[in-house]
Amino acid sequence: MTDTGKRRILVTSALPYINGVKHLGNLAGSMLPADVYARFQRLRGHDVLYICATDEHGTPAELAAQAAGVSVRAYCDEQHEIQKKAGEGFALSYDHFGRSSGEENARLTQHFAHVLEANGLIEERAMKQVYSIDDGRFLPDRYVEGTCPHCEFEKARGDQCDNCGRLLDPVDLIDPYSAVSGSKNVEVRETRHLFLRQSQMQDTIRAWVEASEDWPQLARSIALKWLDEGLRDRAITRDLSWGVPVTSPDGSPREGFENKVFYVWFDAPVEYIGATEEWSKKIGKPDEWRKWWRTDEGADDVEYIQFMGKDNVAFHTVSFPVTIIGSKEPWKLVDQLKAFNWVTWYGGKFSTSNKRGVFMDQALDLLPADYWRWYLIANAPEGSDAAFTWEGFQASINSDLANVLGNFVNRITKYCASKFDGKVPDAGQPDDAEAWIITELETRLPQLVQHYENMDFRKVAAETRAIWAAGNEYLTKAEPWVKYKSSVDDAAVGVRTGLNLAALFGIVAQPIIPEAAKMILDAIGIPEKNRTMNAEGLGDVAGLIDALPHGHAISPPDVLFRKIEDDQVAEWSEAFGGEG
Ligand code: B3M
Ligand code: ZN
Repeated sequence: MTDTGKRRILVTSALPYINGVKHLGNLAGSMLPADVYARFQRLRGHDVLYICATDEHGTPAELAAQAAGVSVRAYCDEQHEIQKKAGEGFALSYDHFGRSSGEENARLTQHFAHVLEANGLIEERAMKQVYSIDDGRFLPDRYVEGTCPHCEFEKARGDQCDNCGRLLDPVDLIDPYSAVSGSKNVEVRETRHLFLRQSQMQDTIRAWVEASEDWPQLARSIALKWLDEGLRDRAITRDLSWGVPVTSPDGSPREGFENKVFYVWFDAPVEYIGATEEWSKKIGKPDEWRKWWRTDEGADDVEYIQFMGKDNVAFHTVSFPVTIIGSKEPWKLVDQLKAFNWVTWYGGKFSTSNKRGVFMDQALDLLPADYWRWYLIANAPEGSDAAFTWEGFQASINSDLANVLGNFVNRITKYCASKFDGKVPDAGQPDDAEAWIITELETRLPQLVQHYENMDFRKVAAETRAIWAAGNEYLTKAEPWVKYKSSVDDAAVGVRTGLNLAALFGIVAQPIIPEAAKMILDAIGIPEKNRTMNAEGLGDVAGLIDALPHGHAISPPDVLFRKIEDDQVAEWSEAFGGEG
């Protein structure tokens, strides 16, 4: 933290694979909560840098390009734009959405490999790998399938068994076959690769994880489980052509590795740094990234928070830290990892081919981003997996957004327009109802901030909703429409307080539903500088509920949220899968 109390917060969300638009579960488990958190911390007045990128290397991209009949580069160019657009559609407020296939990442990845080797943490070894004779290629781990040696699951992938969760070595699979072609005509061949000697770092990594006591529970327990199983040395190169080339320290191709590249999981996390460098160039300050990543150049006061699905935790708590710590260079390490379970589709998997689930681009054709953002944050898969259901979605939108928030704002602004000439009324004195809402907000607002700081997203949404609900209860107590008949002045206090509450509700809604929040704040005419959620902005509650200048003109917003009708649910269940 700097003297001004301004924190410097670096936020990254796991880099989405380039192949194909992501589904709502992917969004909910990394990019969306990272965005909500970044937006909140910006509104707190902190210096936030939110970085993401497409993860473009690896076999999936290669195969998808082949299937589409285009070069991998052209395929990635196109897919990157599609994902970038989907991110914009969901109002993901990246400072930069980069590409792991960029030159920055290549240079950094090669640099890390060189220093790790100089530090004795990388060595060249001969290894056995599955070669598919019919496909004419070595099969990367996940493209060998077969029976799991631990649990006998018959469709285990070579890298990991989806049934028992164990990490696998593809040559250990029983009855292996090529997942590219289905061919069983495979054999184990010898090939040379670079190995990262993770085993050497076991104690160092454990000490670091154990010292990180304030990591959220899920990430911490996964990291410790991995350490308990013992860190194994891992091959960090592959027999492929698409990826970061393997070089010697002088930059020339490494002998014997001319047809190999780094393993995608070795270069992908480095892209957090690479994308920050891309951002740096974009803003015309080519060295700025160093202040976020080099602790000897200013990054020692950075708080670094990573968001990801639970399957990515090991790579972020163990593999990437081996790279960073093993380099013995002053790079910034992660401070907090927020990990998520899965969003399921009615308890099962999302699947394009089986028409199960909504993907990011489709979602925006159905409804505005805020609807999805709200539901996915309110039902974030934190304690366990969370099932998306159309029924749950409909209930949450109709109740939380349309009734609790939307109606409140519409009712009070319309009433002000019809009875008070659309101006914040001046008359009347606060009474019991106002005292009640002040007390209510004095407990709820600090709780909301605390839930954000703890990254408890379900609680964040629940508290936000509770604040909106308290506003409705306030109106029931204050009854300006009833009082109007006997005393216009008494009604005026209720309308004035109600308008201020509507503004406050828009302010606290901003991180989760930024577009609707903006409509509310624009309608009430709140200047940009007064839309913050900092201690000053939320602290003085009595001041908050009488903050709008008396006489200030407001206008009712357009309909904020439309209710989701039963026939829409029926139609969407038909198109994207639903009950049964
Ligand atoms: N692309 C995997 C995933 O999306 C991977 C994350 C990389 S983060 C450096 O699940
Ligand atoms: Zn298994």
